[in-house]
Amino acid sequence: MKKPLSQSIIIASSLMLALLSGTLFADTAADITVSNAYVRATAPGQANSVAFMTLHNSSMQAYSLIDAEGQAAKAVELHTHIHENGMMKMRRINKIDLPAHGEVMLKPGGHHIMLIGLKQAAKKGDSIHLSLIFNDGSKKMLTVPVKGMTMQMGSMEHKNGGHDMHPSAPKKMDHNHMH
Ligand SMILES: [Cu+2]
Repeated sequence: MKKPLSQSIIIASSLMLALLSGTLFADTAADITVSNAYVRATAPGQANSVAFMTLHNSSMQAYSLIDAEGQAAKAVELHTHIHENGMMKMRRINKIDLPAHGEVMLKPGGHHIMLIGLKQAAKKGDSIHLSLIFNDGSKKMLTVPVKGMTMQMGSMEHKNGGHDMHPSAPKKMDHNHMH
């Protein structure tokens, strides 16, 4: 049904007001920079994985990340870890606050984006498309590389001068000298 003109004008002007009362036509996604994003490679038989990243809010306004989505998995959820009765558990959360001029790290043991039911294994060298959805409805599309950071036996591959996600991780061991 076609809306009467007057009603359309009211809708249009309230939309304008909504935009004006927020940031001046800026959309959140443009104010958020994402760095160090990666998806953890899955171990054989593992259907779930996680995405980590650093979100930097360069604006004077606080925002929040309210959801994430992607075709790579059946469900994509925002999660955090909580300590409960001495155990670390994951919980779904409905937002991650991004303070003005602030930085929030999604990292192991903390907030993360959970990928549930991956349609195919996440292999090192692949990339996964994810969209971040902010509280104003704006979206940021990401192409996130898969990195092999699972605790596999033996060495973890670390390039020299790379990230320092695991500063205390053991260096590759020289098995010839082990008895
Ligand atoms: Cu989780």
